[in-house]
Amino acid sequence: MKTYDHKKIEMKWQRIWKENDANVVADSVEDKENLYILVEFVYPSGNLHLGHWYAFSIPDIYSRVKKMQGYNVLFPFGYDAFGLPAENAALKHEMNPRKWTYKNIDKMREQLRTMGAMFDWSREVITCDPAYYKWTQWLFLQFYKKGFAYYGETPVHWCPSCKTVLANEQVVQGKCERCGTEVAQKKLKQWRLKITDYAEKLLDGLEKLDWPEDIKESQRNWIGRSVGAEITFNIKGQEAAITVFTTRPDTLFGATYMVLAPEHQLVQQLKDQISNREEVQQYLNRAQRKTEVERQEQKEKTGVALKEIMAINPATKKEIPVWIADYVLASYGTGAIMAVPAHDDRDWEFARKFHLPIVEVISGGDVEIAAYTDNKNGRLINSGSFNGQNPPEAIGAITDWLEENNLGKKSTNYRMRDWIVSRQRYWGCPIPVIHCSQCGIVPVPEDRLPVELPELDDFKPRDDGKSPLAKAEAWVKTKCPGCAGEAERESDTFDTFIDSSWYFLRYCDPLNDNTFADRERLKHWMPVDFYSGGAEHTTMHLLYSRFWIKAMYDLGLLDWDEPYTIRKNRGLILGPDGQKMSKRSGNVIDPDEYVASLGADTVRMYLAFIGPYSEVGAYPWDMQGIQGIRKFLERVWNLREKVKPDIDDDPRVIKLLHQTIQKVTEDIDRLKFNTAISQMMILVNFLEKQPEVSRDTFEKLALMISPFTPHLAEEIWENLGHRESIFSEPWVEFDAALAKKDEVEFVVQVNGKVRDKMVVAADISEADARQLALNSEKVKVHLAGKEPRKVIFIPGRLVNIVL
Ligand code: ANZ
Ligand code: ZN
Repeated sequence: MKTYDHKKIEMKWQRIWKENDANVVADSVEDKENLYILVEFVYPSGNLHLGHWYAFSIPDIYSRVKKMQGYNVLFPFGYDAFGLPAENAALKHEMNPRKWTYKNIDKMREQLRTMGAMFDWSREVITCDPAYYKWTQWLFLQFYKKGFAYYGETPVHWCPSCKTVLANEQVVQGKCERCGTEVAQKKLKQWRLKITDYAEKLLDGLEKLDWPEDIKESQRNWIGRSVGAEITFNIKGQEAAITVFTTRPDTLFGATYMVLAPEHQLVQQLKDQISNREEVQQYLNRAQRKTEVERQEQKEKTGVALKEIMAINPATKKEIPVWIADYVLASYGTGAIMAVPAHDDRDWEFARKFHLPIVEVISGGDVEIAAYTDNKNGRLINSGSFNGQNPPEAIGAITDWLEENNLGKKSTNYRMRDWIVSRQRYWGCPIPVIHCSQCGIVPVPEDRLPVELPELDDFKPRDDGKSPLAKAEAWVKTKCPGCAGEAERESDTFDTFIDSSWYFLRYCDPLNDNTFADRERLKHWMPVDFYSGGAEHTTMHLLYSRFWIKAMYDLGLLDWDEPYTIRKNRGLILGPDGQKMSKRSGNVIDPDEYVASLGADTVRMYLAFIGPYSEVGAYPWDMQGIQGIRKFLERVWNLREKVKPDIDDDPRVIKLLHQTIQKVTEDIDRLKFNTAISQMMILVNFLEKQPEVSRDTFEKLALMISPFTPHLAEEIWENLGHRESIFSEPWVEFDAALAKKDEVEFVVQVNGKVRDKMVVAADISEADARQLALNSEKVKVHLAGKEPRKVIFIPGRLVNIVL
């Protein structure tokens, strides 16, 4: 008996696939429907870890099944190659980032080959390749010409030690998350994309997508649409007025003071009228050091009155004081609020602390104890002619009244901000514009793209908010394409989220030098049918790329405006100790080790077995589990010994076989690879008990395992005398009549007395039987609403509910 020599088998088939271009995909094949299955491309860290195996080998199973089911499947791969990690690693190893990146790509490509995935390597995409980023730049310029991209000063958080702009999320208690240095506020000129113009389209588009509800919900929250009104409050004795955004115009009569964000321009404009200027200035200085997140989360409210400034409530005509406080953000709404302490928590706390009046305008709460924030129930009081209405009615009525009197208007606000895309980093795609003192911003002419990233000896980040590229004088200095005068290149580079916003288009036509991708080819493949990725991606990449595609659609460059029809996020593989894998915990599983000792097929199948891929779970690596899979594959391998060409299988074998095919087929479609494998194990157990197994049955088993264990399946197939690859075979079909489960009459008792009978599958599970029994009308009568004390289950026979 030949033992299962995984090394030999896997090397052999990887070689054959490569030699035969087995996985090269044509853009269209007669009589075949195209299917585009996408996995998130990889950041080239230089080492393929277990998470990558989980991310790529399981979608490969799905892709292989779909291919066998008759689809022309595109399953490509590439590298998200620009970015800070490469730059940092290169700094650390004193190596050029380009060299470092390409060295890693070469290594990972080799590791990936051992996975046996059906990636079409001829379509590989690398974002730091000038042939790719030429089109990143070209697309950006189209956006710019259409007004989707703009340049201007914007406040940013700056870490003086890391010498870079930080995102809001990277600032913790005023300090840099990475190095703990106190963060400074800077104003820098930055490139931004107008993603906020797409807020409505991005929301509407979600409705037609077959995506998990939780991802859609996080996108909705991120976009943060709020419907309400803008209301204008005059300032006593001044030309200036304060406009606020509110979601609760119904509470207007209860607005007893106003608050401006410290950065609000009126604070400077009214300076001369304010009598406590010193105090105000000190407050402004303090507020500056806090981040938006901190300002929103802080428990203790702070603020300062702008003494001498009074606003007039347009509903009550009463004079109300104007304050500044950092719980009001400059970047949201109008940067000013009408404060309604009786019905808003933050205003309530603030009013309590500073002894400001609290006027109840909606009945139903007790404003001595807390703000009453319910916006559906209660009735308006202290609100003139609006008294007696409920809040939804009053929102409409008061907004109408404001509009009629020119005091305000309906308004919608979004939490999402425009996307800042400039980075002061070396290792990124150069932004293809030129700054000319005569002509202003001038796009680099398209026939001079790409603007190549120059080689630099010193690519360290700098203190002055400029990119290291700014030092490359020979590169920076250029002629203005407009007036031919002296001009300078933009020296910032793009956020890498730009690179990843369109990579899936390039897979459709990776070598095209005339356009980002040929329109016909895009038609063959796009939109992506199925996109599998990490659970950490719900907004950023998935939102940016949706925006990017919608913008391209509006430019007339694409024929559809959503990139991915189905999106699924996968779970996480934990260390054997049930903890997140990390070098520090010493619980990292190295896939290469297991590929060497047990084989890629075993690793693939084990990962498919570890938990349902349809859910975002966390599954600990189990040493025995993977040994069990290896044993299983050996048993499949050894089954060959029992195969006889011309025998008839026992009818029980035939039945189980068809049931297995059905379950495996259906489970794979639902991404429940784990239960598909369990079912195959049941079949193999049963086959082992037979004295002989027909060739037909064994072939069907080989076909079923082939997407999970492609090398082993090819070897078995060849041993059976086939000359073509097993993957050129159609997927196994089942006979529904044969697969039909045996049925039995099932008895439901209550306290030992028969109350109902039903026909169910013989192997009905306890949970299903219990559910059916409790839902039976005949049974419910006898339960009389009581909770069962106990439910006894006898498989295939009865359920007895004991009260
Ligand atoms: C009066 C009012 C009364 C409010 C009430 C709420 C309850 P969302 O849903 O998040 O959009 N607001 C407006 N601009 C703000 C800013 N720049 N900084 C901090 N808070 C701001 O919230 C809208 C509400 O948040 C607005 O409605 C405003 O307070 C506040 F019983 O106005 B409201
Ligand atoms: Zn010029």
